[in-house]
Amino acid sequence: MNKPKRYLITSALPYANGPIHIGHLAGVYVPADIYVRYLRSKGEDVVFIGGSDEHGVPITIKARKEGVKPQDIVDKYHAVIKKSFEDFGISFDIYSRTTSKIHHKTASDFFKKLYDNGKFIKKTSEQYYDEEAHQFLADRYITGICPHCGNENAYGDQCEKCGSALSPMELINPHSAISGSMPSLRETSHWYLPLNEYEDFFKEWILQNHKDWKTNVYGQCKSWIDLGLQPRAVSRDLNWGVPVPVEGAQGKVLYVWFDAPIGYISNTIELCPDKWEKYWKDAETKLVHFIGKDNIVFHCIVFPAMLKAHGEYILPDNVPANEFLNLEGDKLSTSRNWAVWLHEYLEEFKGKEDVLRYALCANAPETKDNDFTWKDFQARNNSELVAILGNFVNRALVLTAKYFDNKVPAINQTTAYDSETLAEIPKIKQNIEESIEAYRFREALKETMSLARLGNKYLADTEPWKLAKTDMSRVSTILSISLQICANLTVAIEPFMPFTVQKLLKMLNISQYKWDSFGKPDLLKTGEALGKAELLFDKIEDDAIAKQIQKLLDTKKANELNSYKPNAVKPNIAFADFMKTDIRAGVVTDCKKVPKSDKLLQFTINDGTGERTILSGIAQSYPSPEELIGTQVCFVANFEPRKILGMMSEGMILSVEDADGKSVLIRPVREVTNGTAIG
Ligand code: B3M
Ligand code: ZN
Repeated sequence: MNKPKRYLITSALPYANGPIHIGHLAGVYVPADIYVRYLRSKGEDVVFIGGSDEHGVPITIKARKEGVKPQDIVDKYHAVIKKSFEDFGISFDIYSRTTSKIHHKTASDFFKKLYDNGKFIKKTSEQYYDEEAHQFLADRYITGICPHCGNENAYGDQCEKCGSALSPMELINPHSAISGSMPSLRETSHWYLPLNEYEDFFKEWILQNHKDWKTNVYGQCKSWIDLGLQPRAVSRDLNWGVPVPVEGAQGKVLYVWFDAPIGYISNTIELCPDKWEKYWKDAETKLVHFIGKDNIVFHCIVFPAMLKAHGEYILPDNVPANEFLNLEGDKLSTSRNWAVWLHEYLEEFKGKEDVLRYALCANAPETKDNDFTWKDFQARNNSELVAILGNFVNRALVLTAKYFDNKVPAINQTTAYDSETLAEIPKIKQNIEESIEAYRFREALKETMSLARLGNKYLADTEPWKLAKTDMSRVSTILSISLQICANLTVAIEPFMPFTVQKLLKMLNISQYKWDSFGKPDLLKTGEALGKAELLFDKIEDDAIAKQIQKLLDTKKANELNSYKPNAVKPNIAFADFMKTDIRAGVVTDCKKVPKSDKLLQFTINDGTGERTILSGIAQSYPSPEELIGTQVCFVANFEPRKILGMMSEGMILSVEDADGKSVLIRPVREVTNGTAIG
């Protein structure tokens, strides 16, 4: 498009059913924030829209599990998520929520307009119904046996064991996750958006006119379109969401993926009730959606089809979706607690918000899935932020304090090398611009750091500390040029490191310059006093990193313990193999809950020779662990000792599961001598 008059930037609305982690920041919010800060620095008219997605089945499931209302869940996590974003400087112009009145009205009106204009088709189909709970069951509420791998706990939309996508009808022996009863099939009607009718439009709009989109985004769209688009239901039988505003639609709400993207519109209305239409309805607005790869189809196909069906809205100019970030080689997972949670990070790395922003951007999964490792995080901090950026700024300021009474010295005669160095700045500026505008933020950050590298090299080459004895005029020029590079850095790094820039501005005693000042050699006035030099970054020591790695190892072990499935049938083994297992009986001398874990019990067992500690993941089945003291149990005595949550566990306590999935300890029917081996 031609140069836009204004920008409307949205970032995916996270589900308010849990806190957010580094994957969210790296994939969506850090890139969006960099882009927006850059546009603001350029003086563009831009609004940055965020908010929580507070509808959908997972939220109702979580509420049911915790015995609270869905509203309680979203109130809690909306606040937690909002705070994390604020803490990390994600500079939304608004962060609202889809349970707001404005959103309910906007989404409802949107549906009504499409409905009135005949844009939906109504279809009746059979769906599972829970006769005891008196409600239709969303796919996630139905569990059964996976027809592909036999997993007994597959969901109606997916088997998490073999990864197959399922429909509830494919499950063998389906039952309701609400009441446990066998569901019946009942007829229900829903409204569908006939995406198939938009196929030609998408072929032209995306496949022909948006070859500029990132290859991962374009590729996904192409394969969807090539497969043929199908009508998509836009309503659900559920009592949590925006009610379908149509006569006779009691008990039905808008499907969460219908209402959530309308949240972008609602939040813009809430932000600027008088001007919002300019952002959404004027062809000179550039609309960009920042999202993760699992949301591509909704933002490139479903939402644009909705906007087009409505008729008054503009369509996204770009959807620069990222791939996924992994953590130490494994997929980030909320349920397995395999994540670096933002609120926890800040407890352990206080004041290092920008270090994480930097490490995540430098390693962003822009073209493929990428891995976050604590070692890389440490290296980015120590050998880039500390050794290059921090070191350069510190040297320039400390030397100025030493030789020029902490005032900006004059540029006297310049050499060819000085001019070449200064001439690099506008080139770097241009490279950063090109990269940001093409949504290549890693590259942009690298370019930004090349400005600090330039300064570092300049100081190393000119060695003003040596010249101080002989040529103060030259020292003056060198330090002045170095300080001007520092001042240029404040413009360059602001989109990436908004906290660090505040420190640097204070040290240079200036206020923030806009982007158009970037490249100039005279941002600091000769003779002006500087602030006090402080370290921009400090080194992260090995033990802080080791602590984080240990935490993840503990999580891994706890997960292994939790995922152990005792009921699986195992192949035959030789007697000799069985004899390798040293199973013994011993009396429980102490038993208590492990703090911060709702699964683990800490047993102290008299094993005949002394006492040993064994951790066992059966806390849910034994809510009063002290009652086990004095009873005998059986345990694997030669199970390799392992550290779990910082404690050594020496053995494994034997138990079976009853029909309700509760663990039942195994013990000799008559007391035996502690330490007696079983066999
Ligand atoms: N809440 C899914 C997600 O958090 C969904 C995004 C909505 S964007 C309109 O990945
Ligand atoms: Zn399966």
